[in-house]
Amino acid sequence: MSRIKTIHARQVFDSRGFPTVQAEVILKDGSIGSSIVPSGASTGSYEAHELRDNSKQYLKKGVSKAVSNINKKIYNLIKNSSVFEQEEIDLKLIKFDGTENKNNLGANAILAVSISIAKAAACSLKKNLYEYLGGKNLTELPFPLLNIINGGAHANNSLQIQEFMIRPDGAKSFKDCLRMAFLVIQNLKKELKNKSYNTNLGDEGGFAPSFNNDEQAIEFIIKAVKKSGLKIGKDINICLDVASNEIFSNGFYEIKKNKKINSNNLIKYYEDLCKKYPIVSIEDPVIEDDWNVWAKLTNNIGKKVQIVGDDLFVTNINRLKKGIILKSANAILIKPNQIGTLTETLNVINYAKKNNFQTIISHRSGDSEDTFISDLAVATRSSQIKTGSLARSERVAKYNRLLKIEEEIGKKAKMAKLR
Ligand code: 2PG
Ligand code: MG
Repeated sequence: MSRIKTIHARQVFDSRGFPTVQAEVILKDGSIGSSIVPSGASTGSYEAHELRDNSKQYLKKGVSKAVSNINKKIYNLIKNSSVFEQEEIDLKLIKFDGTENKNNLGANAILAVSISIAKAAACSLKKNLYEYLGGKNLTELPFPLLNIINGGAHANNSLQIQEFMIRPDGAKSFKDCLRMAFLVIQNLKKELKNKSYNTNLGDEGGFAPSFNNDEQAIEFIIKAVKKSGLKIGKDINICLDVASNEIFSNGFYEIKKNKKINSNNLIKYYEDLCKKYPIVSIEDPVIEDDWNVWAKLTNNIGKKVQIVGDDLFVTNINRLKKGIILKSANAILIKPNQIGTLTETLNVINYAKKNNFQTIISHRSGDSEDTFISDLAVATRSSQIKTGSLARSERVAKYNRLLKIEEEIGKKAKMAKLR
């Protein structure tokens, strides 16, 4: 009864209005699992392949090939399979695709099915998705990293750093995390208005003002935290995603507008910035191939600061293994669509945890109403989740899902342990 009866995929739209893939897996017992694949703007070059059409119809963004791969090839390959055999199905899809990067079927096609299978399985057992994925005795909620000022490739403004995030480290519950974030965001908005900055939102729901420089963004956040009656460096800490691939060219980083520096000076810049401000986490501080510079930075400030590999690791276990050997970071960002199956995603999370790496489950800048990553964060006992600001429904949906999960866990619910 838990066998796959039909699979239906269609082209839908993500939060940027770009086409993306939705899949529905329907079982013989009537259970349904459905999933929508997200899409990035600042993508790492080692990510699994996102299959898009080459036609003008949707300005080369259409996904009709990926949709048809699901409806025909993937369906023929896995029809009648039991959805409880997630790993076998995922391996079958990887093998059938036959390429390193899922070039043939498309990682977007494969992932949509892979996640839908897990959801259908949970539905068939009448279990919550997080319980189906993570078993019983789940009690930990992840700390949210809320991207409240957007720059880089996610906004049309002057900021070089892509994400200025807050993490409510002083909160005792997820509900309280969001209360603190709410206060800071509303006070930040007031402050921006007072100083005549615009309060338009970037792709991930954070404000996207045109400041003179990146430090001004940090100063505004600190002011907003204080105005909220909260303690900066205690209740609220600051996290950055530099997304440095985007500001690198010909051996230099343009970390400040019109000022290019080499990697040694870049390290110094981060060291100074972390001394000046309560920054507890920096993601992609260095480009995706400079493993040794990553290691140097981790060696210098990694005891105090979380150094997060996103484009560096692309949720790929082989790249993570290399990073662990070289001590290039101490945390990994997890984006299922960087690798393309649920099984590989779970494997990389387990491997990271075994090696004392923090795991941060993440959305993409182009996302949807799908809240899968919220369940994934709880199921894998990940210490953090990054899913934008407290604005725009595709971001808020993930936070709302976690509020519900916290309530369902009840009295035993507690915040995850941060290092
Ligand atoms: C990132 C992500 C999500 P994108 O760089 O971490 O915030 O952005 O999806 O554009 O890669
Ligand atoms: Mg990133």
